[in-house]
Amino acid sequence: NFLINNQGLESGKMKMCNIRTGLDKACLKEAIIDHLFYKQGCEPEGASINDVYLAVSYALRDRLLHHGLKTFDAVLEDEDIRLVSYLSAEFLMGPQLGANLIDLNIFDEMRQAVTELGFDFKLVLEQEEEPGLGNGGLGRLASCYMDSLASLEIPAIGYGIRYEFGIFDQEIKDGWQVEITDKWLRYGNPWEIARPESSVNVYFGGYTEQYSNEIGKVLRRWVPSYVVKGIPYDTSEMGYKVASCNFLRLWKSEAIESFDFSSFNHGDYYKAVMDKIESENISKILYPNDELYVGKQLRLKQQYFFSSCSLQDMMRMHLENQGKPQDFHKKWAIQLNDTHPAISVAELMRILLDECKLDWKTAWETTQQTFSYTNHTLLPEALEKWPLDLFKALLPRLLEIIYEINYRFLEEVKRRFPEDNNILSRLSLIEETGSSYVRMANLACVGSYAINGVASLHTELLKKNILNDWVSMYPDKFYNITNGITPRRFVVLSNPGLSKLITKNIGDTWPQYLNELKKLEPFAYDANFKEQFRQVKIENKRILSSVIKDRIGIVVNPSSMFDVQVKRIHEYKRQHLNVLHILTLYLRIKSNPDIEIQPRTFIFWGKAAPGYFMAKLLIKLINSVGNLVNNDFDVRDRIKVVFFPDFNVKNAQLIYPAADLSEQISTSGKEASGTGNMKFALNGALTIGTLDGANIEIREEVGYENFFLFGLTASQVIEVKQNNYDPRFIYENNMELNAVIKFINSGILSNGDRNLFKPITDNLLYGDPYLLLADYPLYISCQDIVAETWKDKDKWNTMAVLNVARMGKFSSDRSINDYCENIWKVKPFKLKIE
Ligand code: B1N
Repeated sequence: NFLINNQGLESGKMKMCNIRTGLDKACLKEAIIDHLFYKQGCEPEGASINDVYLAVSYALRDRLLHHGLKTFDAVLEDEDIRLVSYLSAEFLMGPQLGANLIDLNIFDEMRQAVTELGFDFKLVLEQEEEPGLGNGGLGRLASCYMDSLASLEIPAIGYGIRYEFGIFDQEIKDGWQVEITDKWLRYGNPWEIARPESSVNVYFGGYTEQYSNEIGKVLRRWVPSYVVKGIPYDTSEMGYKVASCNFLRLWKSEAIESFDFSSFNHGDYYKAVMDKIESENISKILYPNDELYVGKQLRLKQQYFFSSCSLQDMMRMHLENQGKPQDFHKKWAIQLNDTHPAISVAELMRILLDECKLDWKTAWETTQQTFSYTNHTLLPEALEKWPLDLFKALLPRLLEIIYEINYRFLEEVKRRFPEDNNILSRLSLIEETGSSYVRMANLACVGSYAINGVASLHTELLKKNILNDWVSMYPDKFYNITNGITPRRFVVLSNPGLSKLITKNIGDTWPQYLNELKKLEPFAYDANFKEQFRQVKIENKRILSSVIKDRIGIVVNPSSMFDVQVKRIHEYKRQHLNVLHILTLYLRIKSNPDIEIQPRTFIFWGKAAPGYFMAKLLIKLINSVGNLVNNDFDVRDRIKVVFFPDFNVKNAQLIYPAADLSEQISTSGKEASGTGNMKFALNGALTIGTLDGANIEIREEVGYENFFLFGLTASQVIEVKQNNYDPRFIYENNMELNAVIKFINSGILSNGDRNLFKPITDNLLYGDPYLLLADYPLYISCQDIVAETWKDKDKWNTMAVLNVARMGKFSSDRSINDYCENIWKVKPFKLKIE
């Protein structure tokens, strides 16, 4: 047995309960009662639902801790083990309780224990306030990868920031998005353990100077002007049905006791206190812009803060276990999740040079063998580059090191491309186009031994376009590792009906070996299986329908097609293309109220960056269309439009299992991968999508005939744009489109205000950067095919089962195995606990 339990007791003796480790129902009950009393200060009779949630979570945390402590005792000492360190500014963990119960394989035991104590287990699960420490796909990917690392028994630590306020909660008022601060810590977080004894100092500001060491060697050093303390908070990351357990270490910033030497010396008490507040601000809040770079000083502070804390922490562990500084890369493989932690390249150099006193060459070799870098976007507006002045004022020593890296690197470039001055300026770590900037992607590329994109097309486009010069320089550094998702959270936990059905037919090892789903293929033609499959889906749709009714008061029909688009609101993701389709159907009904329309419920869910005007206006448009369509007598409930507020992991788990149609309709070449697309298909939704990101690979896997494809390809998109694309021409020649656009501006959607949505329609008619109009006719005819197919429920279900059966590739275990074999070169460590 892989878990700590009460085995070893002689048979015949009464089984005793270990209150900290026991896994059966009786032990769990005792543990809960114990925590209610000693942690929450109450008896079961007087406990609130939050008390129970906390007691249950503490009971579970006790059980995880044994695994975690044992794992790290073993792996840190063993010099042959290389650990993975996943550096990410975002981890979108989602609720912990359910997922941990699944990992420990005691979901049912705990449910019974809680129920027998007289509490509603569902309410206990719902009580958890999820840590929303990420914006979307990038943050959720980091958490899926933590799950897979643990499940594959790869020793790893995730490093990030413990934001006091995560991604804002979204409310809808009068159709508009309103942002509410996310106070996720307000009722306590039972999963984390603070480790103040492992705090580190991080320095900022000041200047650098030259000095001579004991033997007269001239060196440089940093004289910073202030210091901030980083305190680590650890959360266990248990693997699925294995003994080993990793953890996530998130840093909180605090002021140190005597915080600003110079202000104090000059008696400027006010400034000193302000600086203290500023130190604590570093980990206050997550920036809510995904894929939009905003050059805010505080963001650079966050990036340096968590990079420096994490590197100091890793170096401390390495040295404590008798490692040599120059062997750092043998102990740690550090993955940079996008450029957000790219400053780590310079910070590791600083530690090796200034603190460990290595020479440049050795330090650089160590650094270059430590890092690998994942790029997540092709959007130019997401590229991080820091104004030189800002950078210099905050991190003067790091800038100096970056200059030196750059100088040596450009010498190498000159040797390789002696005739080409342009390549020199493109590869430079410093941009000098008028104002000067530090280019973080270039720093990540030069400092890493491996660079990867997150889906085949994305990697190809990276190599062809934004990283093309880097391919000329370092062709062997490039890899593609297509993203994946964890089937534990996104099927076993969130879709218990489907999980049971699968297990009943092919056994219970598929969550670990997702390719085993292939065995379901024959069942795609088995009437009995398909009927059960249909019932699971309809039940999931009923559950979602009742949540929709409770939260926003709209009644939807569970037997209508659930056509779902959930993701951040962004012009390139084209939620407005979806709206154009809805209005097309609406106008078809209006001109012929008896027309045959397959009943559909359009569901949208997603947040807009608070400063992104067009995205917020899109939310208003969706809600306005909903208002009109849902209340129009002619429509007679054949179409419904729902904008569900506050997309987060908890809500996501409700929606993927209930979807029939998954909308993946970004402009080709814009979505790096997408991961929602995988969650839908794995739960048996069919996809309508463009040839973009991972859609391409999903279609390859599930079969072309089981995927609704439309739209221009990435190269056609470029071509159309180069050939004087004229959206107005399409507008003038497509009757349905013409009517829809006019309708949006008629004022009917906006209390007579004909200007409200003009920014959207003008953008489409004059420019249309995301080619909605070019793709509109293709999208509409594809949607018509979707509706035709839906009529034949038997065929639809066969296609859906085949989707589930063929999605094995998209387990994050496959992605992590790719990273382990090709990039990190690390192996599992199988912990045994007797
Ligand atoms: O990363 C996901 C991909 O599946 C998505 O296609 C991609 O859009 C997403 C700055 C980002 N790329 N870049 C970001 C997030 C926050 C931020 O501050 C950029 N997110 C993605 C996983 O690979």
